[in-house]
Amino acid sequence: MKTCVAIIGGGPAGLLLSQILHIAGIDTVVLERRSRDHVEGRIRAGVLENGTQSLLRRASVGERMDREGLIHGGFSIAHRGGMHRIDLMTLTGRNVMVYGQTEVTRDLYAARDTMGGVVLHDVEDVAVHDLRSDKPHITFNHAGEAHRLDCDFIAGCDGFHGPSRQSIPRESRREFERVYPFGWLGVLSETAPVDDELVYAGHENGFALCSMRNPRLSRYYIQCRSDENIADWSDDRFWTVLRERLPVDLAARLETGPSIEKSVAPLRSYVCETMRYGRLFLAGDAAHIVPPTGAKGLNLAASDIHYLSEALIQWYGSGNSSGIDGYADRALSRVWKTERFSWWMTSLLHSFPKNSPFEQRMQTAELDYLTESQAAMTALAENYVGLPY
Ligand code: RFL
Ligand code: PHB
Repeated sequence: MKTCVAIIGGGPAGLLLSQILHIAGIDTVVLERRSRDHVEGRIRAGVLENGTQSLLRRASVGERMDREGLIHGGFSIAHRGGMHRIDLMTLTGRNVMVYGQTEVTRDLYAARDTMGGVVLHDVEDVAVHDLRSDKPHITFNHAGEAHRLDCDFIAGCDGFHGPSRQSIPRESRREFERVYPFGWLGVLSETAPVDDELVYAGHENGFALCSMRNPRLSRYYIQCRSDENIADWSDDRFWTVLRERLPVDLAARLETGPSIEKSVAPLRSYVCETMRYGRLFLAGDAAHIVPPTGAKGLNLAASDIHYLSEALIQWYGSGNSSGIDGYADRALSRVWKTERFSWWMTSLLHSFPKNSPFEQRMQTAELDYLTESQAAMTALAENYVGLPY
């Protein structure tokens, strides 16, 4: 088998890259370890930055998003019993869109189908070879047979646990990591969202987030222990804890019902330097992880794909390698700024078990400052809607 760009991983990063390159006339093959049903069913991110929305439109997958996505011109921070609105539109002139990662992935698969894109599911034992040559290749098993895929470039879009990053020799990469001493317990329920916009609540018992997917589908999270056993969390227990972390007025409006999905996610910040090794390029969660507090994981995967697709299109169009040579530095510059924002928002709103009384007062003072200062709110809003590409 032969292609121009072999893409490992059929999550949003890999599918988006395949879609953009296909539109530019560049052949790709996507190799995905899981079944299509599995990939399409995963419940993950919910908020799209302005830049991600534009990129999806340019990739011809924006139609349903524009029809069904909810434009949000602001969100609220709940703190000390009050609600403080961050008016994104007034502060930055830009908005965000609430449209689930599940929907983005479905739209990308539908577009790949329509355009005849090659996506192989249930592939096993993917391994990359000859990364430092002009002709790298991949070996893998599919439907009981061994295969070899020859290509010009390999895009490692295989998430945090995929093999791409691990194939860069230890001495050629540097890893930076912070694991937070808590996780998020998330619930999806067929109830009306408690508010029109998202609410991020800082509370001494722990953080809570009220989000949504559509007017009849709510997504709520509460800070929990990272080793939390999901079996210990009945729906009633979840709703009780959520309610006590929200301002009284908001809690009184909370519509509860059976959960249709419940899961625990650990919180981690992680960056791999470099994002390029020979003809292998990492993108999305394969290269970095952010805690979900700023809703940046999916958006960061999209901005990587913007830089990578631009670089590859330039190379195939003119043979100019400046884009691919500069990819890692360009992407990492935005990655680090977004890591900083996600770390800051996580530090601001969560209850840290080991924080001293002094550190607790610092956190409260920062939240007070944020909700009183136009300058501080603007800095938050500018990062939340997404830094420019
Ligand atoms: P993905 O979505 O993990 O896709 C990677 C794909 O690679 C496949 N793969 C392999 N394929 C072939 N061979 C192998 N050996 C392979 N190993 C892995 C996987 O099956 C998968 O299909 O990474 P991508 O495309 O970079 O996209 C990134 C986003 O998915 C991610 O940043 C966000 O979903 C992060 N994230 C969240 N972000 C938010 O902004 N808000 C959220 O609420 C939010 N919730 C979450 C999340 C991530 C979670 N994970 C990773 C456990 C909740 C969870 C549970
Ligand atoms: C979500 O709706 O899943 C969501 C929204 C905002 C976040 C994280 C997750 O910051």
